[in-house]
Amino acid sequence: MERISEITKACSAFLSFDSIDEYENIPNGHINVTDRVRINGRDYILQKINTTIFKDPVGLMSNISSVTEFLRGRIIASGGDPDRETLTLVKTHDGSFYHENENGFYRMYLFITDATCYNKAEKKGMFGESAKAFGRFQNLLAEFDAKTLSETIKDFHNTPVRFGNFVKAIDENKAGRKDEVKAEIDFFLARKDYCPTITSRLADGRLPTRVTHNDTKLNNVMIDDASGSGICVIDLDTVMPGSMLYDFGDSIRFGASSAAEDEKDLDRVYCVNELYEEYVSGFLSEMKDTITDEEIACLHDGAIMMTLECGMRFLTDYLEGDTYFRTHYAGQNLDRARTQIKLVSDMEARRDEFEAIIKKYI
Ligand code: GN1
Ligand code: MG
Repeated sequence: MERISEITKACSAFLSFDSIDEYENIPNGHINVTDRVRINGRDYILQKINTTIFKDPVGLMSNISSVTEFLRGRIIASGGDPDRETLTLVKTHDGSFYHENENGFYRMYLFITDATCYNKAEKKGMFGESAKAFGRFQNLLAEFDAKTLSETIKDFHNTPVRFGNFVKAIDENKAGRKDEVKAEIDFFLARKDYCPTITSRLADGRLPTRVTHNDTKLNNVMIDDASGSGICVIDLDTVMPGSMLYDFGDSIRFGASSAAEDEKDLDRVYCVNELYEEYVSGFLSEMKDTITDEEIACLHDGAIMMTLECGMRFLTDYLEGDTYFRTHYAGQNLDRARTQIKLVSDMEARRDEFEAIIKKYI
């Protein structure tokens, strides 16, 4: 089916119109398909959910509608603008938050105008602004009842479980690629004992469980074009109970890297200390009243763990034949795994330097 016909059909479940003015694919995410569509002179976001990955899309949409409703209430109470500071779902003609037809499972949001998502911090201060936005997001959700959230992807940041899946992928060797990536495999296998560092502390209560975002890439915050501040946290598919360290760590993994997630020249890949410091400063300025001593002590491990885990997931997917993360060329998942390995090595070797940065802000 032609894309425009597919998009028109999905949109007509939500809105009444004669024809779509324009549409543009937004290629940032690795999982769902996202388009900006202009209808009756107004912009919307249409997303087709990857239901192979999100196996309970109805539960997922119920999480998102309750989280965005809760945020809306908090934002109004504090005098903010809910239409710009949180996502707003558009309902279908029959009052539902999603539409399913023979082409897929769709949702629609109002498009937030005069704000931009970045894959790289283009200006000094931008990464720190994203830190404040993610910190605020977590604070706003501090009183949200975690029990009402369904787990949209089981064991999402359970690194030991991810390690188990990785070992299984090596054993099964589905895509026949195992022998060509021996060095990369060994890198992760050597870190088996490190994998439970966060999960074991969550399990015995040394670390608190909070409602977290769990996918805090820089491109999941919209930066206001006029003020440069992080105005709205997006991509709420993995909002679930988790650790603050996951959100800190995943931000560092992506945003403090000197290069793109799939950079081939590994000499260009390292963790930028100025960016790390910007993030620590912004995040702790928001979290200072709630962060515990144990969380502070493990903050740098959060950065290492999220990078290690993500690298292991990329390599797992490469071994399984690229069935999870969308790829744009052959070998992209291996390139992604290699950048994560380089970043983990760098963050391990420079632990003292990064922990000294954290100390400056507590
Ligand atoms: C995926 O789709 P996107 O880019 O927001 C993935 C994250 C990974 C990230 C790696 C549901 O996020 O966990 O960290 O790719 N999301 C899911 O770039 O698996
Ligand atoms: Mg995303």
